[in-house]
Amino acid sequence: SVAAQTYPVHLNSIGFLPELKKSAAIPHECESFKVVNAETAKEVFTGKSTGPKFQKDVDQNVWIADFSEVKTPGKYYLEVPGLGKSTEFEIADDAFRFAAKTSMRAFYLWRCGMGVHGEYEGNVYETEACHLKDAYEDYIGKPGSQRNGTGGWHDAGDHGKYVVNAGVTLGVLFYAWDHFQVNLEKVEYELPETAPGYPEFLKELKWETDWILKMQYPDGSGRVSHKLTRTNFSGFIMPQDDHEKRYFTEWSSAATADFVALMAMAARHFKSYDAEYAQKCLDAAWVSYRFLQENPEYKRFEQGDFQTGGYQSRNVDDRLWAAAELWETTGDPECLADFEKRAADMEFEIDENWDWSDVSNLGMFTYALSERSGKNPQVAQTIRKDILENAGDLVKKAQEDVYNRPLAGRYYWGCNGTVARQTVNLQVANKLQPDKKYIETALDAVNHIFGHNYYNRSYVTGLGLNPPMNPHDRRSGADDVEAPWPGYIVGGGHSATDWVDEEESYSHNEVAINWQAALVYALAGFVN
Ligand code: 9MR
Ligand code: ZN
Repeated sequence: SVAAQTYPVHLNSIGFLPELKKSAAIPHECESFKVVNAETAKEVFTGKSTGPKFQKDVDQNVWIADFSEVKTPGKYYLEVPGLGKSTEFEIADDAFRFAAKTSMRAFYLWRCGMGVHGEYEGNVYETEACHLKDAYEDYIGKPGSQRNGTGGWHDAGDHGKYVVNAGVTLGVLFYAWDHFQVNLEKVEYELPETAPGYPEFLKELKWETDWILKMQYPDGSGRVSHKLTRTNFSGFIMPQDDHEKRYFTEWSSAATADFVALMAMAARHFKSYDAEYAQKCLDAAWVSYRFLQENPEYKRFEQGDFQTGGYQSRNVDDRLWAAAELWETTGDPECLADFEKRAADMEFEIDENWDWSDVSNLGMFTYALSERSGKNPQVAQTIRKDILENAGDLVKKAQEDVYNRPLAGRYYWGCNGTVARQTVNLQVANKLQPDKKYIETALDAVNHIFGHNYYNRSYVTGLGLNPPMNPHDRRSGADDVEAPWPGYIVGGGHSATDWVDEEESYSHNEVAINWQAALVYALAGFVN
């Protein structure tokens, strides 16, 4: 393979919106720069860079080029005298629309239990219907018995299905719809007709909801299996070639609480398209909520024979989220009191970095944005204040970082997903108290993901400059197409400089639904 071209100017290669901030990071001595129209070769702007600013974690002196003044739609590049050019980029109102489509279609391409077909940049990406025997009940006390657990999305680069991770994923996707429905409706997703009468975006969410419903024990108790997987990960095979037995596992209180939150959300969002299904979701939510009320202890998922993903979430945050969503859907005062008590126990804290293990933000945000009456005014005020403070911190962190990364110097497994997910904190703050700096910091997160970073590479397959070619993704590894399945964000580095685009390195380069949902949300804010 040919070594990818590198550029001295690091920027978001997808593009920029005419009216918002535009900047590039240049880790080389740079006094001034030009913006050149790529079609006419005409210089349209000359600017002085600022800097240098030294940052330890990347060990670089970085100069910043701000070209926000360039607003005319078109194709451009930056040129730094003596250094060279940047990659080409676009300034356009719809700069992010194609990325939004591709990243949402990635969910469709993850579907389990049906064949999928996608065409992208001249390649065909497809599976045959997989895992049609999902799943066995041996681990929930019925050796050899089988019941329907088909459908849903595979979790990640592996083919398992995990309720806790589906929780934060669907939570963030429902938020995308709540906050940006108008934007999301501008995109054509070209999905198969699996939910007649639903808007396209919600169609995809229903596919996962259908599966989650099947994870509730059929005995009416309300318990919810923690996951549905084999006992161990498969090798790099296509999903339809994965024939080893998969099991409904033992329940956990975190999975049960996430189930409540999701079913409450589904009931609310699907009601106007499908009242009967919405009622089914709501009934299921109540059964599991009552079970949790009667069983307040933490039931951790124990792996036992399993070596697939653990997702052993504490359950306080999940229970808080469940109470918030069930209240928002029904107005039930018991749920409201439950939420407010739990929020106080958690000291109304808003998390800056959050993921599957920490979903209290979803509860706090739902409550803060709710138009329902009955809130305790003091609780409401405290949560609102904490949300704004937290967003203010993110703004500061992004401004201080040479690559405007709002998570600044924190790196860990899946942190790219967190960078994308911080746009939820920022957009919620902006809803509570509109302020352009929240929006521009959310855009910083998007820019970072698409190339305004140490590597000057996109972290999303098939999109932007020099994207990952070797994600830890079984389909991408097992099919005959060289380019990976498109539209997927990879996990990222564990330090500022250790990310590797290598298939074996699952902790740096896997794809996963929770990170993907955050990417979809991040882009949704900027789709025109
Ligand atoms: O996203 C998960 C990350 O936060 C954990 O540190 C890591 C180790 O437990 O697991 C990650 O989730 C993986 C899951 O366990 C199995 N499917 C793939 C997920 C993404 O790597
Ligand atoms: Zn499958």
